[in-house]
Amino acid sequence: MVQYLLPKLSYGYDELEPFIDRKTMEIHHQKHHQSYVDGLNKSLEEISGSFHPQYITSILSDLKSIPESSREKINFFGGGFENHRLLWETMNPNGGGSPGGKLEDSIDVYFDNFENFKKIFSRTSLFIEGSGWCWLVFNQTFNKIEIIPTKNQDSPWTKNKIPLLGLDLWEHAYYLKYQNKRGDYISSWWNVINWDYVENRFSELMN
Ligand code: MN3
Repeated sequence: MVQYLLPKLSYGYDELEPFIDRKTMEIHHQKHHQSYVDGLNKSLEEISGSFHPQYITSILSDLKSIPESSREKINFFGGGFENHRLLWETMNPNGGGSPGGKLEDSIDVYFDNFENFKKIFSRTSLFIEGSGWCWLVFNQTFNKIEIIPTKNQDSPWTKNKIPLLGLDLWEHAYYLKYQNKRGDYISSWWNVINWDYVENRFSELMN
């Protein structure tokens, strides 16, 4: 049985200031992400014996293989675990700018240019109702990149899509600093994106 752990951050809680504040980072990582880690371990424990030790992204890609009584919990906690793991990796104190490389080429193909991509991604993020995420994903079926919204902690892996970059639009991700101004949070987030990480992730898929 795989035991999931809360991943360590490669930067301090205050290092994404002023865009993402220290208190939000601390609570988001130590409390919210920890609760998804604990929920995932507990849900997997409940079905041990009837389950194989695959990594969570494989499990999410094949939720049908999970006993029906646990499926919803694994979707929620597993998605929550993996979505946040990726979120921390895709942010960096020296972030911002644009991706460059193969990813930017692909953005130019599917969204005309980076500025237009930003506009569409921001608008999609702004109009998500309730809690959810906005994603840049790789669609393996059609071999292209796409922007998709997901509800609650649903992971793109459950839709057969590989997440490259995700923005957390739960209020816990921004409310302390931005309150109801979700648009301001979205515009700030572009300044901390770790495009090197996102571009590498994409380039590896292309190889
Ligand atoms: Mn969150």
